[in-house]
Amino acid sequence: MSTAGKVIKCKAAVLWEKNKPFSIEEVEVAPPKAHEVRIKMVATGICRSDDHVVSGSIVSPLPIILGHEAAGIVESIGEGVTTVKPGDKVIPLFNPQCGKCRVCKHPESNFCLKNDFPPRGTLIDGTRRFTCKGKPIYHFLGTSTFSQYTVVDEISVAKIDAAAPLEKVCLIGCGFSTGYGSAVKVAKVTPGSTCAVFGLGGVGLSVIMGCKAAGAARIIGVDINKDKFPKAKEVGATECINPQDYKKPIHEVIQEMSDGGVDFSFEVIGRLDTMTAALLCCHGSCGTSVVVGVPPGSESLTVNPLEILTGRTWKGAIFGGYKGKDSVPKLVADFMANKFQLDPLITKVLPFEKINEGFDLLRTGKSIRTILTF
Ligand code: CND
Ligand code: ZN
Ligand code: ZN
Repeated sequence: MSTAGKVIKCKAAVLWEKNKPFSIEEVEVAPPKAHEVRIKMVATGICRSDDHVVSGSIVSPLPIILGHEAAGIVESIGEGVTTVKPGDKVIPLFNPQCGKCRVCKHPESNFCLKNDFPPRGTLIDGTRRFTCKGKPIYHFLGTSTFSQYTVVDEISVAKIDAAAPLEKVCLIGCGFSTGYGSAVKVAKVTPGSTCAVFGLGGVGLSVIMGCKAAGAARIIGVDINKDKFPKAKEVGATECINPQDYKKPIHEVIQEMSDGGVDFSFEVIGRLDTMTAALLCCHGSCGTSVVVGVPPGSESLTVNPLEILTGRTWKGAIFGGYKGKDSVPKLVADFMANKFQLDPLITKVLPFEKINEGFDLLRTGKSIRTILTF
């Protein structure tokens, strides 16, 4: 029996309050309106950005259904939808591509003006499709993938290869693409260069993969959890260091290791002190530093402009600089053609109902990516 046009009752993980566990609840998911798509979720990863909302580091309205790194199958479409149809395998895009705004038309930029970051928690028309116990529930980044069904705008979903394994390519929805693109597309890492990557989680390891693919000669991994080092080396780090092992500030240690500073540095943690260290560890006149981690929204950094005046480049990007609707299908095709691996990023697969266990593994530094399956 078709569910198209009807409200679907299903399970979702609702975050009612900051710093509390998720509750698995029965929610009602309204049918998609014009230019919207309802998706049956198959697999979703847990990214630190989801946890930033739980901790309050990303300020968002509550109650909310989080999740932004996933893959699923289109259940039904609203009026006027032309780019996907029921049965298509898709990846939701937390960074949309409307194709019409100034940013979408710019050849290099990708932070479409229809984005919902910082979160207001609705679809583009300003309304919501989830209800739980009679209460409307907020969306997260237009994706809300911690639910058996979700509704997204058509500009926030990409059709992918029908043969793609969804429990792996879900990582192309955030962690892999964000990291890999930050290296190959945003920093434009050059062959023979030296790179430093701060933070060796799922996104940081994907930065390392991108640096390696771009031909970097040296890739220095930086993390305070040395348990992350073997995996980092497996995916391409040539050496790994723990700032806690040194008396000197870590940027000085890296400058000494790299003839005055690395060519490219990446902050993939989301802290102000490591953003400063990453900036300073790249060479003062020919280095580039990329902010990938999401910092606490309410805080600012103080930097002496002389650090930039001498020729450093400091930049940042959402989703690795990729325009999602154009790039996600190509990244999936590249994965299918064995151009990169996703398996090293997947450390655990759990049923969706065990979402709190998955978050505990992330918080205690025991996982890279946990994939929740529906
Ligand atoms: P995850 O928590 O898995 O990795 C972070 C790593 O940093 C861990 O290995 C920690 O041990 C390490 N770490 C923590 N504190 C320090 C420190 N003081 N010094 C050195 N290392 C430290 O996170 P993730 O890989 O899922 O995400 C990383 C960041 O990327 C995070 O801030 C997330 O919100 C952000 C992000 C950005 C984007 C984007 O589009 N730019 C998309 N998704 C996630
Ligand atoms: Zn746009
Ligand atoms: Zn993410």
